[in-house]
Amino acid sequence: MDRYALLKINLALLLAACTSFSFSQKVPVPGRTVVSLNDQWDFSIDTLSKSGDNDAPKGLNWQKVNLPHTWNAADVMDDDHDYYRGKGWYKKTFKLNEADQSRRVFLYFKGANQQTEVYVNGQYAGKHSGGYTGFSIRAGNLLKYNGVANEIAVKVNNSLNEDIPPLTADFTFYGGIYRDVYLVSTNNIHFDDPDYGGGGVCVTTPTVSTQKAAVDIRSNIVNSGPTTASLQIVTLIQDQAGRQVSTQTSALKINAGQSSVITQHILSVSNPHLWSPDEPYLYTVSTRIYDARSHQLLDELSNPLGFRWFSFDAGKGFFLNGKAVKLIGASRHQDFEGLGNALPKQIQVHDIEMLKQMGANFLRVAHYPQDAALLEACDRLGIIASVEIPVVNTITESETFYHNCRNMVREMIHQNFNHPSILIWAYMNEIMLRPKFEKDKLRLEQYYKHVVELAQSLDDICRREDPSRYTMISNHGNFDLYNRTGLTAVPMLVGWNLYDGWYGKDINGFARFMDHAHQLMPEKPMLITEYGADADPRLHTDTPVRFDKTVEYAEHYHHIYLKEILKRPFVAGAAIWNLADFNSNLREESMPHINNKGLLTWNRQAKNVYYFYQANLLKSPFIKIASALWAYRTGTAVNDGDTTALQTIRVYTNLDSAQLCINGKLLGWQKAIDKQCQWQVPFINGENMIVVTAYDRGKTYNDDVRINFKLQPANLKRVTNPFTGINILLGSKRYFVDDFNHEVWQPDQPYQKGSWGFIGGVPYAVNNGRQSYGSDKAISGTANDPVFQTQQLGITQYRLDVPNGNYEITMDFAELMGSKTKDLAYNLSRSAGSQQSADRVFDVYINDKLTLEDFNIAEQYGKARAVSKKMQLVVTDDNGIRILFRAKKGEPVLNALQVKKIY
Ligand code: GCB
Repeated sequence: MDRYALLKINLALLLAACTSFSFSQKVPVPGRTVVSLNDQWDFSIDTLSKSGDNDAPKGLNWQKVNLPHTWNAADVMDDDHDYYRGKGWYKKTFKLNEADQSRRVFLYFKGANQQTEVYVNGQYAGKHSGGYTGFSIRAGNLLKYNGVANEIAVKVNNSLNEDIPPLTADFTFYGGIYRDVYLVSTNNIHFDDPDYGGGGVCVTTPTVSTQKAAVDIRSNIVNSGPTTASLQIVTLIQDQAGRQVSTQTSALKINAGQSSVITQHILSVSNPHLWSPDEPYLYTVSTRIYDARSHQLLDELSNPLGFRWFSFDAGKGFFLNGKAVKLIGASRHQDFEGLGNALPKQIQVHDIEMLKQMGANFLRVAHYPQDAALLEACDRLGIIASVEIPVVNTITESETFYHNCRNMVREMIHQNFNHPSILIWAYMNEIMLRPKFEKDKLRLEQYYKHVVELAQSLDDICRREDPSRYTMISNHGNFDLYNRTGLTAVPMLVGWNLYDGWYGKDINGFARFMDHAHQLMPEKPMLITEYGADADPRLHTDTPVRFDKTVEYAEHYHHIYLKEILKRPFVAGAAIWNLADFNSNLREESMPHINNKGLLTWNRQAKNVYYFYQANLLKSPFIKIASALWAYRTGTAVNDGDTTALQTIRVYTNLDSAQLCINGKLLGWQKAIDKQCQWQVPFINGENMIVVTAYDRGKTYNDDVRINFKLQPANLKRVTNPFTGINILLGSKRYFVDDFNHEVWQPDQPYQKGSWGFIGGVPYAVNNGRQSYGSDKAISGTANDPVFQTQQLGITQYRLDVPNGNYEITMDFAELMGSKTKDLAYNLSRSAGSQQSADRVFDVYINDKLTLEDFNIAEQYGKARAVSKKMQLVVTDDNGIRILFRAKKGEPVLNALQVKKIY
């Protein structure tokens, strides 16, 4: 764990002079100082140096940055399906006083991705492999202590390295020093964990009951001084109010240059206040080293302590402090819009606050250890956590890879050991998803054997390093493979990542899988470590289907999954994939580069599914209109002359029933079924105010939302509510709201007299076994990909029976056929299917005028590129707008159409 952050020092004061600070001798030297080195680094990408270069080459393009920093914050979102993976240099200067020379000074990096070399004053000081754990660089003897500037130069490299996990994964491997860096100075005698970056003090609770608890404090103490040290080790346990609960003093002698491990046993804390999600009560354990003779305080570390006992039962699930608790929560990536992985502490904490406010009690820290701030928040807020190392999809069968995995497991455990919220260590994710030798059966079996051997060695390390916690592996839904190869036998808990109804076709497969796995492995406790469906918050539909990426399909999916999970006591817990949307650079999707399975958007706005879980998990009264992110809507009046259009409004509540009122008109009460009420609501053109109300034990609970609605007349020539414009997605059943200017697009319809619609053709559907219409290809040249991802194939006409007047027409095209990308690692169903190329040439006439001649989208613009053709038109003949498509080769297409009345 991050002891440094827990030290009671006034960081703010020390931070004041960051660029060239010095440790002052005017105040007594504290046992330990920890000073942030986050400010004012010079940074440059390095595409010039050769391997083995010890310094940044000349000619780099330096800029000032503060840490946390990543060089990939922007390029992961551009149209290329690539981001910079290579070297970057960071440089910084600072000064030290002479007095520091007699102390131990080292640099502590909380995380740099993924290979780091550190140079101090031009000399090599140390290196680290792996992007998700902290490490210290012992630089003391390379530093200058006479008030002249010291220079640290740090080379970070995020290129693929076959010996360092992760090798492939569905997230972005941002490069840079993306967590804090500290300069730490201690006395010669101090706590230490030099090999694995921990603090040197490990707190365990060998026995806990409601009456009594025991605490063990194991400290590793180093004497780097020239003489034998006679010491007193004093441990103090305080409750939340700062009252002393227990203390213990032990004597210890350490010879010069030696280190020693001492374990103090505090045998009896009576009536301990237990730690649980409902009441995350924390004690503090302070461990101090005193000089036995002078009583001078030499070092001190503080750690949180939570008293709890827990177990997983294969048939009955999870138990905490003797009570059955269903673990429900989410996984989380360290990733935020515009920041990449370089997140300030506030965002880490805010994420856990959002998880808690959802009513969750579980966090899978996936797929790698994350910032200590996250786990401190879990301790404080009562979120049970599982932490894992990033061995994802595939391994390299090399000793160096194995060594790096083992090292990562040890670093993870040592650095996070004292978080009472952590109950599980995990070390592999879907490791048989991308085996390397699929065509060679014998070799493949050998590979599987190596995977299992590696798993066993990592599991052994976890159990040895920390016998107090459980171990886990998360697998994808190929039960037989994991079972037959013996991988399921290795960890104490088996996690399954299941996506039936998303990557898999049949949503009912989820329940079947859980029952089947439990039946065949009745002795093994089981968790669902992933489930989720993409929800692009800009996409909505009245007819949700798998892979339409709409908010509504995700609601349907989670509804079914949660029900099935709650039904089965043998499922100890479940983690939704994912708490928030995150970047996965290779992904195409409706929102390219983004995995949209978050309960929250990339910048942490709640989606409807978040409210769904609140209604299901919160114990306090809850009511919420599931529309907060769909405040701009459109719809067509059913009958000629109607001044309203009907649309569904869903409300999530844990109360019995609710009533809805739109624009002051009561629509009546609905009983909540499965925590939701639903109304068909008549929207008027313009602003609509919706208020829902529920009562519980004499109290009223409300929620309201303002929705801006654009009402399309059923008959476009109507003078009441006259036609002003329309945006139509062809070949689509989705509504799309453009984030930037709130343009709203609606699904197409077949042409009806008096109204509008297509004539001829069928909705385009990519043949990938997933989408029932449209494509998920990323479209270059637009941020509004869904406008271009569907189309009417073989269209012959488009008609809008608008009144006479002036119009601006925009026809949107993109060639959707033809392969552009390779099969991606996260494609769990592996059914990318054929991507036939199109050969199409057509003419377009608007009101009999040839507007596009010999139009060949692919040839003129390339594949999957947004092409918008805008023109003005005067309609004078009472015949509205008539767009005619004449095929010359292949089938004509139209992806979207915008018509605006201009005056
Ligand atoms: C998985 C992976 C996770 C992906 C997720 C998805 O099974 O473990 O890393 O992000 O599926 O969304 O495809």
